[in-house]
Amino acid sequence: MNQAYLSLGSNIFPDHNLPTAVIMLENYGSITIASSVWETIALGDIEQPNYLNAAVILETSLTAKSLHDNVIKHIEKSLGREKNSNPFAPRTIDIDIMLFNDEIITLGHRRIPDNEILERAFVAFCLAEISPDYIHPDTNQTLEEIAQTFDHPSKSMKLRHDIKLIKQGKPTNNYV
Ligand code: PH2
Ligand code: MG
Ligand code: MG
Repeated sequence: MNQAYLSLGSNIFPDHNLPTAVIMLENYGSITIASSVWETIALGDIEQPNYLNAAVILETSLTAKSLHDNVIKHIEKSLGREKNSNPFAPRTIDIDIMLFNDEIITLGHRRIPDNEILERAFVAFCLAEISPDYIHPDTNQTLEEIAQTFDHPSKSMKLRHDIKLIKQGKPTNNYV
């Protein structure tokens, strides 16, 4: 079994799309843990709605490539994700593989571990919540140590206690 550490983000109907994406992921393995849901200020392009961001671990027999090429693309498409040449355009759902076991992998033009772990506070905080002792294969720091390199608590993110991704061990969506 592989452990895929996924970051999720949405700023179009995020209260619906974020939990729905987690429910759909469970068709391809088991969501063993989910972070809190954080409301974050949009990076890159201002004048955009806030995002909801989170991270989960999907335990799966799929390879990283198959997870990316088949599952993630399929879920993003089903939730209405539109192709856009602007990498900062608002989106219904974005699912990115941040870590895969303790492997270093190149997938298209992205790399695992994803650089966003070291660059984005919400990515580091969400991952540190679900696996604080995981040792980053490049830096040898734990995820907790990486999260502590960012402002704590960051001014650009706040907890959304009203949205839960897992209830009684199962992905949940208050809107379904
Ligand atoms: N994703 C982006 C661009 N900007 N900002 C926030 N707050 N959260 C995101 O997930 C995000 C973003 C493109 O990957
Ligand atoms: Mg992304
Ligand atoms: Mg993406």
